[in-house]
Amino acid sequence: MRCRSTPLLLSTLLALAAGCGAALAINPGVDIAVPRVLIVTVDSALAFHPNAQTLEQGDYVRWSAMVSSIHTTTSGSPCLADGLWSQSLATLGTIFDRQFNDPPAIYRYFCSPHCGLGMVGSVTVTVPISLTVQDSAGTSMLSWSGGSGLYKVVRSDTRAFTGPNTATFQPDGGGGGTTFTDLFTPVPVAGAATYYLVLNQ
Ligand SMILES: [Cu+2]
Repeated sequence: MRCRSTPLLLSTLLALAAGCGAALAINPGVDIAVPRVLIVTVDSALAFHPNAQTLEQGDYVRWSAMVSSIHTTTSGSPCLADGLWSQSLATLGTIFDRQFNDPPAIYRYFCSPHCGLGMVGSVTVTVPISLTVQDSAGTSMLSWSGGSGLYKVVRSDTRAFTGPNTATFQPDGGGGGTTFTDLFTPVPVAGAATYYLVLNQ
């Protein structure tokens, strides 16, 4: 069984595991929240905000111009275009989206007029995260591989992630862990619990 989350434009949203069957974790579904778009803004400063992002293969980066300027986003390093992309961000409101289907690696970019002044950034593409949910005597156990960085786990009984049973946890063994055993109380409502893995926490 698969569940589809509401698309969210959150830079930290990574993946979703949703138990949407008759009872939690007996036949849990796993799905990915899409699209995942990481936002980079430019303004009157000579910098990208933020200037480093980590995403999974297939995710998007959206560069957004908050002011009119002479900024660009141009792939390559150091200050030498490599031809992957180049887009003017000169007009207030300009939005440029690029999907990173490229192999996992660090992709560097710069602002063409301001590269010599340090206006550079990078996008780190990871292999897609693989997330599974298992039931162990009524306890949900999440495990994941791929991706990178530190994670936290958000659990809720509602798809909107609101209400008293919405809580945030560290993975087993801490932020660098790759499993989560849901032993916390109050226990999630059977068939209703939804989990998010949140990247870079
Ligand atoms: Cu610039």
